[in-house]
Amino acid sequence: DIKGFVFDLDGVITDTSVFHSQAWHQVADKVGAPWSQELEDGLKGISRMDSLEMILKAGNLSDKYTEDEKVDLATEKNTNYLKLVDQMTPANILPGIKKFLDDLKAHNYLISLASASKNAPKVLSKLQLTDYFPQIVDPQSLTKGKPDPEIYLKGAELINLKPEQCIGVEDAAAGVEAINAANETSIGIGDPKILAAADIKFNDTGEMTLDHIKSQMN
Ligand code: B16
Ligand code: MG
Repeated sequence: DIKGFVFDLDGVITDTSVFHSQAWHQVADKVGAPWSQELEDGLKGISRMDSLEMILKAGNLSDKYTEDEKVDLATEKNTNYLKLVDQMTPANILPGIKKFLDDLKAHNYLISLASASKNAPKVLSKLQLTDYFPQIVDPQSLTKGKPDPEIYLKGAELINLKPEQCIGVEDAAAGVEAINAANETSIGIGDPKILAAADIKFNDTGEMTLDHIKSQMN
């Protein structure tokens, strides 16, 4: 039986995936790396330094920068990103999410957060959703990022559940892969072609209700 939900943040709870893309696009333009929809989708769920590496690789620029210069570029991205986060309000919560979280609480499901973002607590606070997520996986404690299952295994552990008792919710292909590898039930929100591996798929957050989920579980 499902007893808990492990949530991704960017692209699931809130529209920050657009902000991440915008901030990375600026860095890509600066270093002269080509930007594409495929790169934008591939960056979702990927840690800050790994994202930078993907962008540089796309432009064959990996060897052009020292480690220190790479840290500077990633810091610049984060500064761009935080300027956008600073303007966030509860209006940036994606459709239906607040109600879904309330329904989960009303039905005593446990909730944790499995975001790769070091900015997650700040974003939750801007959205006034901090109280819904008493358990947050610390991305600094991870040895491997998504698509490795580690972050979703820790998300289940934090709420004292076995992975089989959890549903993981994602907008990124790398994240769905991580949930599946952790042996949790996966929900993928977004383009069903990109999220083909998800057990349950929704086009957008507004479609994600407990009834819809139950009707799609065998
Ligand atoms: P930060 P998620 C991920 O969050 C984002 O999807 C990804 O674009 C970002 O690079 C990563 O967090 C790290 O974020 O630079 O803020 O630490 O989708 O796992 O909630
Ligand atoms: Mg995401």
